[in-house]
Amino acid sequence: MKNFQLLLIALIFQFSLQAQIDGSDLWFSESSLNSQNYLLKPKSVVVSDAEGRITLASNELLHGLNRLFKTSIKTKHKVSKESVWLSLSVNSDIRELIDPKELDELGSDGFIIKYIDEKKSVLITGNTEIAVLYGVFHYLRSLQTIQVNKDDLNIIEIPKYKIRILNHWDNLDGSVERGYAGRSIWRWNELPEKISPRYHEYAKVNASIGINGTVLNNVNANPQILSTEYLQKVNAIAKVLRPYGIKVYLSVNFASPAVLGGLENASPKNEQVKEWWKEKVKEIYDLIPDFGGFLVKANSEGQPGPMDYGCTHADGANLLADALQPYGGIVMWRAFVYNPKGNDRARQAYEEFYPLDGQFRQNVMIQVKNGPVDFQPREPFSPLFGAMKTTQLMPELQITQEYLGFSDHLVYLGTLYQEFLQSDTYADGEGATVARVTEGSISNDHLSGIAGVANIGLDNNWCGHHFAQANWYVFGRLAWNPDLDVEMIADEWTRQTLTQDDKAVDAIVKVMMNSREATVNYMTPLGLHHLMGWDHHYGPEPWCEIEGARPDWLPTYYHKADSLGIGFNRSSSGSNAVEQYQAPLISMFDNVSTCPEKYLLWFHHVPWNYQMKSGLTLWNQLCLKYQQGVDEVRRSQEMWNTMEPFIDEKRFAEVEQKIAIQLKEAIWWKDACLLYFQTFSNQPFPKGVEKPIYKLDELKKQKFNLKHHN
Ligand code: BDP
Repeated sequence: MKNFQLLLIALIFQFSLQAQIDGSDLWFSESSLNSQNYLLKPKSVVVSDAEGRITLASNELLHGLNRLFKTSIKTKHKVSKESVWLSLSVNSDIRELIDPKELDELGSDGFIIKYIDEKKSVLITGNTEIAVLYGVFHYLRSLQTIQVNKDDLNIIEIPKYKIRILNHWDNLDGSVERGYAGRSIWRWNELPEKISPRYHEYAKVNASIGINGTVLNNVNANPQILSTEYLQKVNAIAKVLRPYGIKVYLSVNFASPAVLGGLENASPKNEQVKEWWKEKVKEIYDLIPDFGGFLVKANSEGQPGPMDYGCTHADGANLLADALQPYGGIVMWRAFVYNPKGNDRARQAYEEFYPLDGQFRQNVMIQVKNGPVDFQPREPFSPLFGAMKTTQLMPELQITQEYLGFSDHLVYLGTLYQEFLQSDTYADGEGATVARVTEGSISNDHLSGIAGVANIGLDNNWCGHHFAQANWYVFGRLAWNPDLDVEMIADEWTRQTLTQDDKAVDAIVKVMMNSREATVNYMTPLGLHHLMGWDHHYGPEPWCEIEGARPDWLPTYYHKADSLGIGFNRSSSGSNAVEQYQAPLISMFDNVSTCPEKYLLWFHHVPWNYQMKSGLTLWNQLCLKYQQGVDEVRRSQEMWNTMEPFIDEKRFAEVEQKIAIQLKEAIWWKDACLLYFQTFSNQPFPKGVEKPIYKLDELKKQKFNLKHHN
């Protein structure tokens, strides 16, 4: 009987442990703790700070260490051997140990982690509480992901971008535009009275990867967000995020003075409008003294803007910038604009913004999507980067997988971000990568920032797909330092989130690293883009024609397949979008034989029988690319099937099911695109390409069911 009871207790314990692991802990998962690994096991945490300014950092450190080493160490105030010592740099002890010049260079967010031999302790220090907190998270991460040896512990970390910000496309009714992880985490109807525990968790996990700002609401902004009622709610969120160094920003609707304020118009020329913004901004700062500023989508996709009044983007941005300036607030003005009448959507942001270079106030940044069209699986970088020499540009990356299979497909975006950030713009000769021209090291502008459109929702695991968490993680790590190796980041994430088993980690990281290329291959290889259904952006609809829809929303506008070939001619004989790049990129992209094949059909309309570098014809190469995409997903499925011993039951099964969906849909993509393009190429599929399982007529009739994704 006793044995039976014990067995029952053990089973219940096991069950409750399993039940806990559902991905809700993100990269603080209980499943991947392995205290055997660590060479450095501190006996105490020492805090030299009588005023209690680094209490949050020391609590996080204690919590993290006790969790990792399964101990219950405590805080002391005097440095003793084998401790981790936290201190602000103003402390005179620190200034004796570390060169004050080095400390000055840390700025407000940088930190030092150093083994101090004479104290036999690890010191974590920085100029501010937040810097010490970042140092704590870095230290904990190192313990869990690399073999830390005290003797070579001498880390200096200074973030490259000053503003590292998430953009939530969350609506006030709780829905999330292009969100695939459930409803919005902001529960507006309960605020300001009720504070969801998720806000605290959100603050902590973001701080752990260095994020220091968040825009709470959708760029297609509801003017109500600026009402006094909503500002109280915003303030309640700001209070929770503040201790973790996260500032709150809002997307604003340019017509707010008219819609919310009842003015006749929202023109930048109208004195009453200027006054309205000043008053509104004052109201905000009276409530939230460290409010970050505004994000604006103007004169784009039906949103109001300064051009409605014969003014420019600069007039509009400066209107808001002037109101924010006295409080240190900033404007992030989006360059995502396009006009249905233009002949090439890829040219338009540049055409509207480049002539305005130099006209924006110092506290304005222009937020530019990574590619010239719209978050496609692959695009060349936007030519605005490197072109606007006296305006601070801020990259906008998409973390939510709007065009990459939503939260159903395993796609690690680290490789996409890296490809973009390391693209050479040649703005200042060779080596002027997007990262360098935006982080400010070339132009030395005082502002710099990078934004990621969040993939966060109320789902238990926050992101819909367990692996989508890695995209949030890698965005934060690259915002801190865009030169970090994304394979290392994938390794880090896997060890903290899924497993510590070396072989399993290697296998998982390999799949992650190949996953984006696989997706490009089964969706839009060789520079193809926007083949998705025009409204849902999910499955393949390269044939899509909708009466009354804007042509530049339809796939046929982008692929231009005909009996001669396929691709958008953006060369000098076509729309000449190539001219917006700097030399030598212009001629490299312009010439079909020097254009990198991954961008071939982005820049050229190429004959079906054109000979590719492999010696294959374009048609055969295209077919084999689609097949490679499918094969890679199959490989990832095989890999995952061997992971069962290393991953907890629930997450193993959930990822297994998602990969099964991904494989089915990779085949769907391949069949749909190849069968449709075959009606133009009139050629058979080459050897090595699997026989289609779908029929074109049936695919064309099938209406994609969006409900499946909510
Ligand atoms: C497109 C999205 C749309 C967004 C828009 C934007 O489809 O939902 O509102 O971008 O960035 O990718 O403003």
